[in-house]
Amino acid sequence: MSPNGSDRSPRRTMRRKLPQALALGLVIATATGCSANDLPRLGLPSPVTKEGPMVLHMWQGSWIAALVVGVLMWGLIIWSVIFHRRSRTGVQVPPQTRYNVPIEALYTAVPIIIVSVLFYFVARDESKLTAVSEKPQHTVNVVGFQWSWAFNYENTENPDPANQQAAYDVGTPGEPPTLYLPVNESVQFRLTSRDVIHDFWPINFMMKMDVVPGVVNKFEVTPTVKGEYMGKCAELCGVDHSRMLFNVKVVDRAEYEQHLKDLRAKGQTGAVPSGITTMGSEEK
Ligand SMILES: [Cu+2]
Repeated sequence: MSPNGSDRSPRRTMRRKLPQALALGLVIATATGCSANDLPRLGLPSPVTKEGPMVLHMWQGSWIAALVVGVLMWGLIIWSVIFHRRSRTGVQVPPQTRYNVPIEALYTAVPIIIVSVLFYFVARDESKLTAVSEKPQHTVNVVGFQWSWAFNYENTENPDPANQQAAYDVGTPGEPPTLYLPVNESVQFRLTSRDVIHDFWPINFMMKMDVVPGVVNKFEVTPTVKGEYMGKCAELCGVDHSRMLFNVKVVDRAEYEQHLKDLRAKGQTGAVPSGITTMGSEEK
């Protein structure tokens, strides 16, 4: 204990701990395997659809807003820690401010403004991301089941097993299926489940949606970058949920047509049961 009653050992401990904390921070910042190109995306994959950049910009904007608030708060904390420490000699209690109406009004108004601005951008982008057109260029009925996926290509509203023009593919947990899509053409996913709630998530499409029994959820994207991507179920749906994976291949129109032909040649014409169990659920 010093003569004025303060114990200075915590300060000495802090001086010793600070370099360690900085070194740990540096390791965490550099050991994540991010390159300079990945950094601006703040952990999101690169978008490969026409709609993807909208999600990316929303994510980046939210981070910038959070960072502005964070920097302001850290600044205020550090400022009070440095400039409003107890003096080594003084023992008097500093001025206690209470019932400051303008400051309390500010505490209420500022968060409301922040939430309203975030809400505006979320509502604006969500309405665009979930909009579906009357006549998409392609329709794929995605069937989720414990624990894999089936894709019914180019079928009718309520997939018809007798449709000779249509084709389907179905996977297993051990052999995940591959969803083929033509590049630069719009595709509407019509999501149906045969058992429990799943969630269809082609990761690089930056869009996922629940797959609910008895309901047809829909969303539409236009893939713009050819390549092979991964997808998974994003809703805990049972013991083999983690094996409910699929691949996505965005290819030329010709390769897409050829893939459907190959499926038909293998006898995979028509559709697997879609899991649509409620009549009229199409209209929801
Ligand atoms: Cu699932």
